[in-house]
Amino acid sequence: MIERTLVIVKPDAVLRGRIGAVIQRLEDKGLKIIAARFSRLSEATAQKHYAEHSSKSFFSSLVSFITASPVMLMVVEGNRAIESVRNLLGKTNGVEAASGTLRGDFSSSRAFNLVHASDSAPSATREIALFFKKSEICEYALPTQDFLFEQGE
Ligand code: FUP
Repeated sequence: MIERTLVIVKPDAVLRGRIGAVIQRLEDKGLKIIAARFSRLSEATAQKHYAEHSSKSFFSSLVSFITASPVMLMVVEGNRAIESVRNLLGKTNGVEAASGTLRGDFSSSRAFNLVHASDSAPSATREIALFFKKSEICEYALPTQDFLFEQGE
């Protein structure tokens, strides 16, 4: 089942020089980047993105953190991409995330956990639309795609 998901390489990863490590893991998995932009989020956009957390005590620090530097925004496509990318990330808290996951390997924090990825199909649809116009999504075929997963999987 081909899905699209939104990935944000957060300021801790950008400032620690780990954008490449994140992209490498996505590519290693056979996922396809179909849109990308490097930009600093406005406070208003960050608040919209994290709207579900607006009543939480950590909301303002979350918004400050995600707006602290530019971030790498990407739309990633692939077989069950939403679950697949979440598995690459690992648990929210880097201390608890399994080794081998991005957070498990690069983060020792709950707040500074390198990467955001949509957690469900409705979230993916909403988040992709928040950051990308339809015209910014690039449809193309990977030459390897017949060997990444079976038709109908
Ligand atoms: P995740 O889906 O794994 O990114 O995590 P959540 O949606 O639960 O939380 C969103 C972000 O808020 C996480 F990336 C980390 C941050 N957070 C805190 O900073 N403090 C908390 O107590 C919980 C989450």
